Amino acid sequence: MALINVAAGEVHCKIVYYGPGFGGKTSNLTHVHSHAPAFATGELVTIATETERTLFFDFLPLDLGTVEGYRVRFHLFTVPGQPLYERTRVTVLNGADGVVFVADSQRSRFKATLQSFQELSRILAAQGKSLTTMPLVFQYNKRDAPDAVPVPILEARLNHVGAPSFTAVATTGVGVFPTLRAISKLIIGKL
Ligand SMILES: Nc1nc2c(ncn2[C@@H]2O[C@H](COP(=O)(O)OP(=O)(O)OP(=O)(O)O)[C@@H](O)[C@H]2O)c(=O)[nH]1
Ligand SMILES: [Mg+2]
Repeated sequence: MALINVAAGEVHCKIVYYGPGFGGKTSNLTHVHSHAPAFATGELVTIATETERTLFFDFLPLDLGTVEGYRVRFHLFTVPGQPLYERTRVTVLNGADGVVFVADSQRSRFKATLQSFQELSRILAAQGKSLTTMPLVFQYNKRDAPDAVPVPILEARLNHVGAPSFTAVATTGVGVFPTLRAISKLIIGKL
């Protein structure tokens, strides 16, 4: 649940970018960091291997200005997508106020995307949460892939809860801010 510091007049919300390995989660944060106004973002912290795979998590603080007299700060995290790091994903998901599920549209990654989504549901359930109540946004990334799975199929297989969804090419920034705006709105609406 969001951390509300009444004395400081601040609300801190945690957004977790979740999805299969190599799907574009870190690319989302990189784009936000380089294109959001400088006053609104802090340092992007990424902990990666020499081959750019996220090893533990990425972290980016983002200042959204003031809502109802409170300064709203979002803490954007990514999980490491490689199957090996499930325990790290459990840790990073803990205390999330909202989740962006970054699906990899490439046909060759369809199975990995479905498995990642099942894992997300399972981990949230174990933490006493559910995708029907947790603010959730889908991002269908890598739409530039020549073999991209059609969006209606991704919708049918993943988005059972009717969550907002966006197509994206995270490397060029397409869809990155619409996704972020949607999850922010859902979280603030819930607060
Ligand atoms: N063509 C294309 N490449 C992309 C897109 N998004 C990300 N990539 C590339 O895919 C690779 C993986 O992207 P990352 O953002 O590191 O993926 P990740 O989900 O953080 O991966 P892990 O940290 O291993 O879980 C990188 O080489 C990116 O440049 C996209 O929309 N289109
Ligand atoms: Mg990453």
